[in-house]
Amino acid sequence: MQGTAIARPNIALIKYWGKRDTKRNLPAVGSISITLRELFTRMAVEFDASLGADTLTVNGTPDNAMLPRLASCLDRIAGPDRHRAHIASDCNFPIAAGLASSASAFAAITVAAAAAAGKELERDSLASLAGQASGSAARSLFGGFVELKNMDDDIRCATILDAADWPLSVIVAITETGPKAVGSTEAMEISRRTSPFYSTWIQQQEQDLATARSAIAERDFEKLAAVTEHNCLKMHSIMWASRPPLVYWNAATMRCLETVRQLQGQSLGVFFTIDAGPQVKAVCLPEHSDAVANALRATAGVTDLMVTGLGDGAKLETDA
Ligand code: 2P0
Repeated sequence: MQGTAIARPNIALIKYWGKRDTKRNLPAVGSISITLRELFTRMAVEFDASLGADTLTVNGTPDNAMLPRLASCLDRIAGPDRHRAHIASDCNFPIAAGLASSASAFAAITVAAAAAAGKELERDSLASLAGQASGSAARSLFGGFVELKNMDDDIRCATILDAADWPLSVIVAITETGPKAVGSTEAMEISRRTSPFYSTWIQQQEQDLATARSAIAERDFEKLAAVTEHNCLKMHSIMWASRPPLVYWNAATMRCLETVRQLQGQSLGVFFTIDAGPQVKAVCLPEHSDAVANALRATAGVTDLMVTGLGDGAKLETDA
């Protein structure tokens, strides 16, 4: 009746922004991501017949903020008549600040809860369940370079290139650690309803996915850099043009982009991407990792840095 799983966050290169079905949480577009190695969420789930209500601790402290979404996830996996559960979440990076903490959290709880409920599910089914809780979580079931495809009535994720086959580095420049003002779920709906650029985004996504897919297959860094930066800036343009506008950047976010541009001017292999938060993720060739980290660390407003390679998909702790 208990299971513990570990999952890593992922960073989308070709982004998910918008839903085609809010009830089943189906994304409006496919996406391509990289799973990170050094950042993780560990979730322990224990069903307990004597409990009257679910409980949650986050890094050892009782915290009910995420409990309703986590409880719905347990209902989908173990059924609504399930025993209540003790859930313990441990995470080694800031939560809800645009670092994909929901991706690793919902991937980990899905794997842990399936084990605790005694269900042996295929990875595809686990990804589908995780995706119903949080769209980006489906991708964290897989390692390396991951593509999420929209199917008729579901999603399908797969690793398209193993981490070891193209070992890139990711430098995360932290500029602010507070939770975001508007959560992604709500923000996506605001964009879908109000942004004049939303329909163009949907139309162009297949082309961006195809370009990124071929760049990854060819390990063509320049091609992947160009399509990733463009796709990111398109997503933020949709947000900026929404009503009310959704601006996740701060002044340091912009300064980090300037730093990346300067490094590119010195012929370093690096590109940026930014999610629904003010942090900047710089993806770079491993031999340029130190230079990129030093330049971002010296950028005004950067409060912390995380340096990581690419890692594995979610795992039961006993399999680790
Ligand atoms: C992504 N983001 O592809 C995009 C880019 C943020 C910006 O997926 O509503 O927490 O739970 O399905 O997965 C963040 O959104 O949203 C996200 P829900 P999720 O990584």
